[in-house]
Amino acid sequence: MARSTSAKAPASKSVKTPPDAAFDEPLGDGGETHQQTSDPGATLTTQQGHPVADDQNSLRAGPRGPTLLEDAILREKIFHFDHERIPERVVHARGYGARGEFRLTKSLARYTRADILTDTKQPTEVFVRFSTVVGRAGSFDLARDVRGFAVKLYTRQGNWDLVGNNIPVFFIQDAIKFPDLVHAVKEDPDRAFPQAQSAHDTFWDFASLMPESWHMIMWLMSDRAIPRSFRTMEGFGVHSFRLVNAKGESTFVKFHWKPRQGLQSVLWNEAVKINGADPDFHRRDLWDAIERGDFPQWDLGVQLFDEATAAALPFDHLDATKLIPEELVPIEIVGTLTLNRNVDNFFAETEQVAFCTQNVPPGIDFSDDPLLHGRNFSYLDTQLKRLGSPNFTQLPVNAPRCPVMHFQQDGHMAMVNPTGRANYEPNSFDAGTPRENPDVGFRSFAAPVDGVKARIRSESFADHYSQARQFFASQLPIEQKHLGDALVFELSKCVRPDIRARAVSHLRNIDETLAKSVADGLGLTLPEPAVAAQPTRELDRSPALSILANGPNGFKGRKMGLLLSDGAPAPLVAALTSAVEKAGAIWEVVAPKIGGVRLDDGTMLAAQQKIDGGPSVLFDAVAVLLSAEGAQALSIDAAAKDFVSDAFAHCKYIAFNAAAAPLFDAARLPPDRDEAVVPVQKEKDAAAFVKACGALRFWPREAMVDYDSAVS
Ligand code: HDE
Repeated sequence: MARSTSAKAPASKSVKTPPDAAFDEPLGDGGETHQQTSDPGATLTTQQGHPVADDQNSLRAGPRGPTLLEDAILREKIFHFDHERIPERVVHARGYGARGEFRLTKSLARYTRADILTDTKQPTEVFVRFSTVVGRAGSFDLARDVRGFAVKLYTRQGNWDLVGNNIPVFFIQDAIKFPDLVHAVKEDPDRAFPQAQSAHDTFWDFASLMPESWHMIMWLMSDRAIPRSFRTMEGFGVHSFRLVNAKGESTFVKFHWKPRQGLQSVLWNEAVKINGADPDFHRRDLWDAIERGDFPQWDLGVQLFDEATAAALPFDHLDATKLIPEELVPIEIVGTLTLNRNVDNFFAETEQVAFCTQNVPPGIDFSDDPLLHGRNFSYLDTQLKRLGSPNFTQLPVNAPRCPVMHFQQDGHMAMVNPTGRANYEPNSFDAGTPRENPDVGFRSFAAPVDGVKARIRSESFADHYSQARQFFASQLPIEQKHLGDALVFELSKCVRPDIRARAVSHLRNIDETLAKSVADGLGLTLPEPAVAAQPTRELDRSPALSILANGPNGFKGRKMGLLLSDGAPAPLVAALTSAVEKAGAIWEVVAPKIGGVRLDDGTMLAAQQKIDGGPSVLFDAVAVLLSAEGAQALSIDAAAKDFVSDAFAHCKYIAFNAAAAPLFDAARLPPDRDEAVVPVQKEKDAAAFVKACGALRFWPREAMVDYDSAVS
């Protein structure tokens, strides 16, 4: 008898798993445990199903006597609680997941036999987990950090895990350095801080001793590392992979996810404050968008190139510290990912989802990127540690949606157990299946391999600075400024001056002006340039690398904060909220009391935030509509003043009615404000204001509100 391990498998050869079955159907035959129920007569039970009579008091000898060991109900409850946690991920511990689907719009049949990249008819179910890398699971969302962008595609030929980041390059070239990198960036082992940040000596010590990390460091210091939302960041597969077609021919490929929401980041000063105001800023944003039906979408782009193109590139594409500029190898859009469903249970799905880079269906294969090879080992290993059993593939979030048939068996928590007698291959019971199938099965690309066995790094990996320079040169001036500011901030947190100086010595190989301004920002004498394995080359600028050059230019999907007081003008509030909604955006009322405000026409409007808990950093633009009394009362309120002055300092678009002006004076906004501080008197002003908000920030203001700009 053949053995099938699909969920709820009878002793048949192949079991079709209906879409979503793995999520929605209980496993095993018992199934109905642990469910919340709307049945008013339902009785609480133990795990063993025993009805519970009293869930308030443990069993004790007399009302004030000792608790009895005999109390199985107490023991079971506490024991289970004690075991609730599993080890958090060693990196990317803090993450947030959602479900959705992928639709292919353009077949890549010429290049691959992977069903998911050739079948434009059927959508494929997906699970995506976004994450920060460094912080622990309980840290905050707006750390300056790389974001994980891990996608599990449940293809009809098995799971494809595209485990990417929001930055297209990596810190190191060889997996053997990964534990060192992670140890350096995570909290110091003696004091267990600082948490969730790279702004400390050990990270910069390591980075300044590893020239290959400096391209990635430029990305990390850019605003890419403080995204506005998971919805407004790109995703990258980073490594070169291979597509392999039915004839066994291979084409190299790099995968990109392009957000339809456009790219957007926050400012560092804003990030610092968001972390206090709402540590869950990104996860709340994603959850809310999906709940309200504003499903985020990303286009899948591929860069396809053959061996000859690869050989002609001015760097080695197998080196994960390098990218291939879109201007050199264009990106073709071939499909769309839509996130349309929040998880039902965070632990079951987001925590237990197990991505493994080794998971690729037939038709997709690996390049010889040494970092990728290290990852292919690491991910399976880490899931065994984290989830405790090789049967983690049976967990609903990890279970393939296609038939799964093999002779692997038993182990901890084996939930899906085959029936039948033969558990080996070949066998002659029944049809003797499942058997291997060279026609449909996975075949590795027959790449010729040659070389001496040695611990060696290719010379073609030796240019550490040219792409770092290219990245910097491709940023708009305001982005370059932010990058320089970030370096000054981070290095100012280093206690050892020699580490600061060593870091700046690398900048001298990247951009002399940047090096000088960072040295100046640190109050440091410019050090000698770091010794470079290869001189920096001048590469063409790549406009695709700028966030601002690729911004959304629209307010869709964004959030307006309306600071209102009692007596605020009802017609203006109505005009503004309706213009926001027309733009496909959302709004929240921030008020002195969470009970809401009574507008000047007597209507009550509910508030979503009390001023103290709803600072302007939570919004993309703000409007301040007050009565004269309201403005006067709020003019002494620190939170209300911060609301206005932060919105101004963060270059946001601000609307206000005439009565609100005293609050602006109290917040010490300069009297000659700029065109993005917009008086709204009439209803038609509201629509014009929301349209202007599409620019998202008024950057010329930054020079007025920033010390570093003012002195430079
Ligand atoms: Fe990871 N990485 N990584 N990584 N990585 C993990 O796997 C590792 C690398 C990435 O949401 C771990 O399940 C090594 C690059 C994401 O569950 C672990 C190396 C890229 C996630 C691991 C790298 C990534 C991880 C920890 C160098 C971008 C979160 C927990 C050779 C392309 C996945 C886990 C999720 C997670 C190892 C480098 C992305 C330990 C050894 C490059 C998005 O297996």
